[in-house]
Parts: sequence; structure tokens; C-alpha cells
Amino acid sequence: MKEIGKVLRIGIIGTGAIGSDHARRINHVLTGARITALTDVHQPSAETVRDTIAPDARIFNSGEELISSAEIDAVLVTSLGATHEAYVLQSIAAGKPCFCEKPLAHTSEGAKRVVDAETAYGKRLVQVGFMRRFDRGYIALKNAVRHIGSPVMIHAAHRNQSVPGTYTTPMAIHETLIHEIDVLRWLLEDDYVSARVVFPRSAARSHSQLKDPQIVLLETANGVVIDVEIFVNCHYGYDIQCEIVGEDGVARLPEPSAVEMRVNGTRQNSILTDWKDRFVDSYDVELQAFIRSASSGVPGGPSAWDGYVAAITADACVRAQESNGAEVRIDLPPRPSLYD
Ligand code: NAI
Ligand code: ISE
Repeated sequence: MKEIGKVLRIGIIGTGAIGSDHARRINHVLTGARITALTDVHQPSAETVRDTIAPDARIFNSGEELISSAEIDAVLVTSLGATHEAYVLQSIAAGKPCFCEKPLAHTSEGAKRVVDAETAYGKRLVQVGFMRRFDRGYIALKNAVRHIGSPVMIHAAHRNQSVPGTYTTPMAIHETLIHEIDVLRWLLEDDYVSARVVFPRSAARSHSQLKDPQIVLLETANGVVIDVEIFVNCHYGYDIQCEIVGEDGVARLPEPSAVEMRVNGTRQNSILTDWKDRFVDSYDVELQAFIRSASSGVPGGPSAWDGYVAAITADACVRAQESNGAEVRIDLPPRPSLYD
């Protein structure tokens, strides 16, 4: 573990959209860390990040070599979701702090292997990239909950302007809904007990592998019923909505600030189109928190346990997608004391 006050040397595995954006913020926005290693199965992508953002970084031939290198103190896993588990397990085996983008693993069995490995190691090393917990708006919403009486319902929406043609119906859960799965249980301090999925007619931009939109209904142990609309080809923008209905009032997630224009007989605000812009500050804060905790040895942020609970819930939601509207139960195992 790096001593406090020294610059944390970070290696990034996966230099695509979010890996390169995180590299930019580590080297140019945040303090206390520097990118010293990069790898990607598509090597030109790592070279571009080195040439444009991280001139001190050495390019490694594989994630395995990068993790075991003495030239790095901490690991950022930003490769595709199905590859995360193996890299996180290796980071734990090497005793190196690891920031893993969501999802922690592609299956709940995989996420359990991470929790088991970290528990056996006996100390938290993993932070999962659930950046909404660091978002100013969600933090304000969490603080507002105590003013509206006991929550009874949540209405939420996660709309992407568009997704690539390779995006499929289960990805709407593992890649997209996973953010709501985590942030809503964090807001409520409650866990899920069941899931159902309802499909309206598919919109025109759907295809044979993608039914879009869909509505996921979650129920919590305290009896809160949550509906989340996922609409990944909504066309008009990137739009994240969340309204908590309590016994005495309602609290809504603030909209991102935007200039209001009055022109040509209309009143209008622009809507963001890209997740990178919508949560730009939250990514900064979550990674600064990771740098701080990795440097000081004090664990923080969303844990491997949170990643595991999200994976169990996501698996249940995918089963619910295939169950013609039937309810699927969600059973969580006991939480190891490491995560108290
Ligand atoms: P991307 O496709 O732009 O980049 C992924 C990169 O990983 C590619 O350069 C690819 O060549 C590389 N790669 C694939 N397999 C690899 C392996 N085995 N070892 C090393 N490199 C490998 O994808 P994107 O959008 O950057 O997503 C990456 C991860 O970050 C995903 O898990 C995604 O869910 C997550 N993500 C999280 C966001 C958030 O809001 N927290 C936003 C966008 C992505
Ligand atoms: C993407 O991977 C993200 O994590 C974004 O935050 C989310 O809005 C999008 O749906 C995912 O594909």
C-alpha cells in the first residue's frame, strides 16, 4: 500500500470510452495519483491514451502482467463487463486496491467469488464504480428523504439517447438498470425481495435482440414498490429521473442545470445527450475518493458486497424478463462482517 502523501501509481485495464475518460481525470483533474501503466486487448487504444493523456505510462501486453507489476500501486478495471471478475480477483490476490467499473461481475456467482476472495484476504480492497452515490443530486435526494415521511413508492426512469446495435435485452439490466439497482437501495437503506418486468410494445428502434422500452418493478423488504422505466433508444436525450413518494410528501432528483431560453414564442432548456456529461462531477468525486482510500489504506465507496447484491438483483431481473410478467424472488445471503 502506498504511503500517504506519495503519488499513487495507477494502472488501467481497458482504455475505451470510460477508461480513457478516467485516465484524463486522474492525470488532469484529480490530485494524488498518476497513470503509470495501461493495457487493452486492442493495443492501439492504449497507445492513443498514452500519447494523448498519460505520457509516463508503460503499455503492458496483458492485464495480468500489469496487475503484478511493481510499477503500480492500484488497479482500475475499465474493460468490458464480462472480463472484470478475473482482473479484480487477481488484484485482490496481489493485495492491490482495485477500482472496478460496474458491473463487478457478469453473474452473481462471479461477484460472490470476489466477495469470498476479499473476505478471505481480510481487508477491503475493491471499490465498484457506482458513481451515482457521489452525485450531488442523489446526495441531496437522500438527505430529503427524512422530510417526506416513510417512503412508499419510487418512480424512476433511465433513458439513453441511443445504444449500439449489439446491445441486447439483458444488457438493459446488467449495463443500465444496475445503476438504479444500486442507488435506490442506497437511497432507501433497504434491500430488494422481488422483481417483475413488464414490456410495453417495442418502439421502432428496437430489434430482434432488444425489446425496448421495459419497466422493472422491484419490491423492497420494507414494502416499498419501485418502478423503473428503461428506454435505451429514447432518441431525445440522456435523461435520468427519480421521484420518491413518502407518506407526507414527494422528493425529486434535481435536473442538471441548464440555461432557460425564451425565444420564438417558446420557453426551452437543452437536455444532455451523453452519460459522460450528466455524471461528470460524480466520476471525479468517486475516483478522488478511491485515490484517497487507496493511498491511506482506509476503505470506502461502494463495496464488493454492494456489487454482489446488485448482481444477485440483476440476475433476478433477467429471469423476470423471461417470465412473462411473473414475480421472481430475490434472496440475499448473510452479509460478511467485513462489510458492516
Ligand atoms: P468500451 O467498449 O468503450 O471500452 C472497453 C475497452 O476494453 C475496449 O477498448 C476493449 O478493447 C477493452 N477490452 C475488452 N476486453 C478486454 C480485456 N479482456 N482486457 C483488456 N481490455 C479489454 O466500453 P466502455 O463504455 O468504456 O465500458 C467499459 C466498462 O465500463 C463496462 O463494464 C461498462 O459497463 C462500464 N461503464 C460504466 C459507466 C458508468 O456510468 N459508471 C459508463 C460507461 C461504461
Ligand atoms: C453505460 O455503460 C453506463 O454505465 C451509463 O451510465 C448508462 O446510462 C448506460 O445505459 C450504460 O450503457
